[in-house]
Amino acid sequence: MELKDKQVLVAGMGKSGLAAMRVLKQEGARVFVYDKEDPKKVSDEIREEANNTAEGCYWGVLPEEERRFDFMVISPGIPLTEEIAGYGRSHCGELIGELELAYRLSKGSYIAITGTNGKTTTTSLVGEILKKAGRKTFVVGNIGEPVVYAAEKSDEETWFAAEVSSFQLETVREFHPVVSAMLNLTPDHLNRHGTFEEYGRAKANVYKNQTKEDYFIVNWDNKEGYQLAGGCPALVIPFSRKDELEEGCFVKDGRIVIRNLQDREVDICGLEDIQIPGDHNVENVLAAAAMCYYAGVAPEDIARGIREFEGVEHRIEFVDEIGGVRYYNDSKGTNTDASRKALEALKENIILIAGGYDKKENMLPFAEDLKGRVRHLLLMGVTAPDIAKACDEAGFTEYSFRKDLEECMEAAYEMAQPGDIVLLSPACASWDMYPSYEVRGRHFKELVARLKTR
Ligand code: UMA
Repeated sequence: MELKDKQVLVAGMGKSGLAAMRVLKQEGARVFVYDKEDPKKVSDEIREEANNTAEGCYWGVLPEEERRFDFMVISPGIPLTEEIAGYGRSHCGELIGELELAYRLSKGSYIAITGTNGKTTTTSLVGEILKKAGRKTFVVGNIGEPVVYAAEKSDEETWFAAEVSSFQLETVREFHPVVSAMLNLTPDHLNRHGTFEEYGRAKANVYKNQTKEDYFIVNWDNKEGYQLAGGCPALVIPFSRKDELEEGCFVKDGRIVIRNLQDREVDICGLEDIQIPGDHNVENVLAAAAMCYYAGVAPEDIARGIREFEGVEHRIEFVDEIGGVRYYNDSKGTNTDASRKALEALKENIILIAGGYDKKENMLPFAEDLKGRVRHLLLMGVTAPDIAKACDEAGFTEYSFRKDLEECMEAAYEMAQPGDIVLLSPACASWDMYPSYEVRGRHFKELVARLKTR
C-alpha cells in the first residue's frame, strides 16, 4: 500500500488510533487526527504527540466541511453511527480500521480468531504454539497490541496470531486470513450492534475474503456460531468437546484428536495435559490445536505448546491465597457468558464481585447460575440494580451492594471462610468505573496484595 503524501484522517486517539497515526506518519502520509474529547480531557502526552505528528488535530470538533481525505482510519471503539463515521463516509475515499490498514501493510500469514469469549486465551495459546514451533510470530489485535506495529516488522515468513473483535471486523475490506476461527457466539455488545444478528454479521466478516484454499475453524457445540459456517467460502473445520466428528478436532477417550480430510486420525495430547481450568478452556484448546494443525504445525509442537501454556492475565487468573481463601481475577469476564464460564470452572463456595458498564445484556441466565455456586454476590457499578433484579427473579437472595471494588474487597475479606474463593468476574465491561478491564484487574490484584499484608 503506497502511503506517501496520502491525506489520512485518524479517528480516536486511543491505543489503536495512536498506533495508526505513528505508522502512517512513518510511511510518509499526511496525517490528521480527530477525537471526540475536548483537548482538556486528553492526556498531555497524547495531545503533545498528536500536535507534533499530525498536520491537523480536531479535538471535540469535526474537520472542516470543505476538507477531503484519501481515507480514514476509524478506531474500533467508535460506533459507525457516530457523526465522525458519517463524515468519513462523505469526506474520505474509504473508511477502514487499523486492522485493515495493518493487513494492507503486512507480509506473511494471518490466523484470525474471533468469537464472543475465549479469544484472548486462544490467541495467546496459538501464539505460543507457533513460537515454540519456531515460527516468526506476532500476537496482536484486540488482545491489546495494535496490529500495525507488527505489520511494519513483518516479512513473508511472519505469522500473525490476531484476536479480532466484532468492532474491528466492521471495518475490514480486504482482510484475508489463511486460517480463521469462530470460537462461539453469544449475545454481547448489543448496545453497539443493535441485534444479535448484526453482531453475528460483523463477526462473519472474518472469513468474507477467504477462499477454498483457506480454513475456517468453528465450534460445533455452539449452534449460533456454527450457523455462520453456512455462508463461509473457506473449508469449514468444526471442533467439538462433546461429539466425535467425521472431520475436525474433538475429544476421544480423553484425548484431543484431529480427523482430517484423508480420514487420518492424528493424536495431539491428553486432556490432562491442559493446565487452564474449565470445559470452556477445553474448547479453546481444541480450536487452537485445529488452527495450528491447519496452519501446518507438527502435532508434537502443538502438544508441547498446550502442555506449557499457563493461561493469560485477567482470565480466571489465580492471584493469591490468604488465610485459606483463594482470590481469582477474572476481570476479562466482561459479559455474562464469560462470567458463567468462570463460575462453572471454579464450581462452588464463591464470593463473587460483579457489575459494571451496561451493555444491555439479559442478566437472568447469569443470575440463575449463581445458585449452588455463589455464597454471596457483591454488586457494584451501573448494572448493580439490574443484576439484583435478575437475582430476585431467579430466586437468589444472597446479594448486597457496595460503592466500588475497594468496598467489595473489604466485604469479601470479612465474609470469606477458609476453602472459599473470592472471584472478580463482573459479567460487564469496566467502562463505567475504569478505562479498561486490565486496569480493573490490576486494581483487584493490588487490593489482594494489600489484604495480604494486614
Ligand atoms: N472515541 C471517539 N469517539 C467515540 C468513541 C471513542 O473519539 O465515539 C475516542 C475516545 O475518546 C478515545 C479513543 O476513541 O480517545 C478510544 O478508542 P477505542 O475505544 O477504539 O480504544 P483503543 O484504546 O484504541 O483500544 C482498541 C480496542 N478498544 C475497543 O474496541 C473498545 C481494544 O480492545 C484493543 O485492545 C486496542 O484497540 C488495540 O487493538 C479492548 C476492548 O475492550 C480490549 N475490546 C472489546 C472487547 O474485547 O469486548 C471489543
